[in-house]
Amino acid sequence: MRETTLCLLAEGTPPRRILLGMKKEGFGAGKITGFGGKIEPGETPAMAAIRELEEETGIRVTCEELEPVGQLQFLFPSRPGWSQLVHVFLSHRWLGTVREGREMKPVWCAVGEIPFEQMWDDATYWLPRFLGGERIRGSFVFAKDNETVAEVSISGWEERSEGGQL
Ligand code: 6OG
Repeated sequence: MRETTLCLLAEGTPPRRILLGMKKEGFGAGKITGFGGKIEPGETPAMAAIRELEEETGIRVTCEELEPVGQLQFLFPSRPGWSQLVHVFLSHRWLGTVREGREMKPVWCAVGEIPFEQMWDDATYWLPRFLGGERIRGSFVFAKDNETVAEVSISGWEERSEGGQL
């Protein structure tokens, strides 16, 4: 299955605002999500998360600041090519100024005003939990419409049990 990354930037502890992006083109265009993309051969998930974040927003985070918080599996039985395993990271610190890139338009969202209606259906299940400080593994099976989540399973996640992510 395709492996990708998703990075959430949070301001404040506990987070008051998070940086999300509106995807301008390609898979999921028009939807708001975290930053990330495909892990290239030879990259660790953390390296790919850092590269994608810089490509999409112009800002940089270091490995030390990037906290691995879990893994999400999105399964599309009607469109197997869309299925992916997503390594999720959270960072509270970054360098540089956020800018709009070719693929993503960055959007700061207050934690109480997250635009779930503009996000993938799965986000309502996992985003509040990461923002609440949990580390989770989630699996989401999409219905035939490839839009609605039909099955959800969420459990605790420990980085150690994955054999090290960084
Ligand atoms: P591409 O490289 O495929 O984008 N992403 C999803 N995010 C959510 N919330 N739900 C999904 O499926 C997603 N499928 C992909 C993960 C990969 C980026 O998009 C996110 C990666 O950050 C229902 O264009």
